[in-house]
Amino acid sequence: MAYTLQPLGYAFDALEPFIDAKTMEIHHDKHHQTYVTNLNNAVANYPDLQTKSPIELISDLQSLPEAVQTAVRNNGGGVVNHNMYWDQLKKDVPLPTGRLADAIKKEFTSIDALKDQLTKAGLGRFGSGWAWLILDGGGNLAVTSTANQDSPLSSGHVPLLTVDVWEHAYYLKYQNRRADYLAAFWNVINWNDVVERYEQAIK
Ligand code: MN3
Repeated sequence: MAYTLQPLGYAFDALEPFIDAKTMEIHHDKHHQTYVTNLNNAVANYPDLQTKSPIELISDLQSLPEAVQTAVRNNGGGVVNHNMYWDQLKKDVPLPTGRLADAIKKEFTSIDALKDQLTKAGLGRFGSGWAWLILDGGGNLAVTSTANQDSPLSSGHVPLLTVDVWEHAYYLKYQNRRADYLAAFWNVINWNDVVERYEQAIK
């Protein structure tokens, strides 16, 4: 098997009460594992693809054999997006300062305004998908959303912050109340990870 499930790195209940332990367990051990399994299945007959990381695969979908493009897009995206999401969840991390904070103020006027835009993007994504803060091709911050497991990497953008708005990310605790989940999400953003991604991206 080319790809394995990235460990969560913290306890299932570490994000309580904002994201509950049962949701984290099923989301990581079942949903995320399924993307890993299906990505392995997709590249099973392509040894050359197995040497590439999931990030490399989804960053250049057009270069892949047509027979596996959709499967890699969906499942490679599922792997990469969830790896990022888990890394970005942590309680009690202070809001960013420094260059990322300056860039957020410049683009959105304030972190609160960014929160509003990201929440709108998450609520506005019909069906399943993700909301994002990205560094776009022109080097500017922007808020966007994608359907299914699509990644901004496939469009040449650098994802900095993401929130999973598939129902499986929140349904056990919040049922149909995606807005409540998005409000709670703001309490568990690991801004240190977001800052690191930004600093890497602008190097
Ligand atoms: Mn998910």
